[in-house]
Amino acid sequence: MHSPGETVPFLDPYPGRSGILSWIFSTDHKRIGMLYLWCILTMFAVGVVLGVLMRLELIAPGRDIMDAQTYNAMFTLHGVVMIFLFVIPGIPAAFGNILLPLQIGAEDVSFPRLNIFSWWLYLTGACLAVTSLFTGGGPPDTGWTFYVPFSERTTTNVSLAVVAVFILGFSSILTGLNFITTIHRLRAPQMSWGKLPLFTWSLYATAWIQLLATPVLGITVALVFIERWLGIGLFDPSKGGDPLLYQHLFWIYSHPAVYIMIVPAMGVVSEIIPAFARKSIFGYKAIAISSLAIAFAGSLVWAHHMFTSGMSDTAVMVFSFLTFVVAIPSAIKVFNWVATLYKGSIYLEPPLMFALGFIFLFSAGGLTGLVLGSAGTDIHVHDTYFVVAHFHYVIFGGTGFGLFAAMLFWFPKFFGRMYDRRMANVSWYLLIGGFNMLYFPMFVIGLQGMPRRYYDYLPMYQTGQMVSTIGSWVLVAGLIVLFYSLSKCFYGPRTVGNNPWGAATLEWTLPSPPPHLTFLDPPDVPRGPYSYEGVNRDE
Ligand code: HEM
Ligand SMILES: [Cu+2]
Repeated sequence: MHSPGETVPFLDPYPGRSGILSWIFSTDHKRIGMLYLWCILTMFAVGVVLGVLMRLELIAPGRDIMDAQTYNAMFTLHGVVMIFLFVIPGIPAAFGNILLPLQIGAEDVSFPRLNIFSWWLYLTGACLAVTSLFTGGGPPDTGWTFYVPFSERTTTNVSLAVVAVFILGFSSILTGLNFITTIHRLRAPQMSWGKLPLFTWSLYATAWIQLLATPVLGITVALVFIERWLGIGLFDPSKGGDPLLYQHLFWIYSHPAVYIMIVPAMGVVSEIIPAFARKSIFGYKAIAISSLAIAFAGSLVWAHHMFTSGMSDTAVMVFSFLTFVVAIPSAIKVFNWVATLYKGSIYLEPPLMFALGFIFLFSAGGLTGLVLGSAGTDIHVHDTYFVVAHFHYVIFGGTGFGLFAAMLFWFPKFFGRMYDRRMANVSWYLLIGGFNMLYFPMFVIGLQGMPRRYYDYLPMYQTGQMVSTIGSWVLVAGLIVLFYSLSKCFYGPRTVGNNPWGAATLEWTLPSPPPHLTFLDPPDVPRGPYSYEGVNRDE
């Protein structure tokens, strides 16, 4: 006997339950993940539009399309949207939700109702962040970092924006809590820790950062709110407070947060590389442990954002040294991916192309991070476009490309349709070309001294700025082609088999799309996640 939920694809109405309510109140991890996916892609589009408008303003010196104050609001909102609404929830909340239970052979996450509650919190936070644009004293102009004393004094709508961030933080904490519990308690009996797919391992490491570091951010933004309304003076020297305290609190969360962004993307790459090289991953244990090592060591390096803020020389040296230490587990992963590809039988399909793009762009971002991590050089390039280039390479080139790779890899699983692969490959060339044209000049003008967060510049930076703006158009063209290649296939029927890529983790044993109810009985797990013997492509 089967219940209908075991055969009806989760995208289709469950017998007797249909309509929008069956989505927004669903407790099914797959539907919740889908809700996140749509929201996150929408926020990404908003962030891209803001970014492109900023680039337009910067195409020539002087005022082009907006005034200075509008530009301040633009980079603040661009930063807040991209960080808190796109990259932090991106891979864990959307792909993690859908895939985590499937990869470990569980029926759902441990707390399905808490899971949909997290999505509601995300939606509330997103709506408040957007509302802060149009209400109060105008859109916030502090930058996404909300540094005091400015954030306490500006008359713009910082209060509402920090409330939004506070609520988004809870969404993240609850998702982390859910994932940790699920991985500990709900693995199929034969799914030992050593058989856990590396994407699940990366979600596990990430979930601990979400759970332990996010409360610090919550407290920090709550204090900004309290300061704005009550003026206690915690961060105000004239009342005995200390503005540096704010920076410490902010970065104690926000540095680990960059690992919330990047570690899941590394997990995605660790799934894709072996599947398309048809070869067991090189150094499974080293990759799994390096995720935990990054999560741990990455929590100890926050003050590298404050080399110019005032710290003892000893502290500067310690934080600089620890920053270099974090590079080791990241380099271990890059080495293992490359070693996995070596002598593999490689299928150059779109997911692999994007995973390779990740490795290249992330390495460029990571290596320039070392320039910023050593105090001597950081003082030269602090708050210049060098930093803007560095973090776009890491978060956009890394997490963004990781998310695109995840989309191209699991899209046929989620929707039962195959996208236009040739067109996706074309988008890759546009994206990689546009990306480097957009951000590489920023390294150069940054080294020459162009400060970040300025709407105007000296004529000497004109060429670099213009190339960068033209690059942003190529990049957007790439995005359009990518999303067109994905959406085009929705007209056709669902024809994809269980395992179009011949991958060996558990989600590929299910139909595409998976049914409403999966793994009611825990599945057998006879082999490891990367042993491809007897696993065939089933397009
Ligand atoms: C088409 C894509 C994008 C374009 C054209 C773009 C462009 C820009 C520009 C012009 C700035 C302001 C530089 C300054 O004046 O200091 C900026 C800042 C920033 N961007 Fe992007 N960006 C894009 C995508 C992204 C993505 C995908 C992320 C994150 C995932 C991101 C995160 C940030 C952050 C955090 C800031 C700093 C905001 C601040 O200074 O407070 N951007 N971006
Ligand atoms: Cu940092």
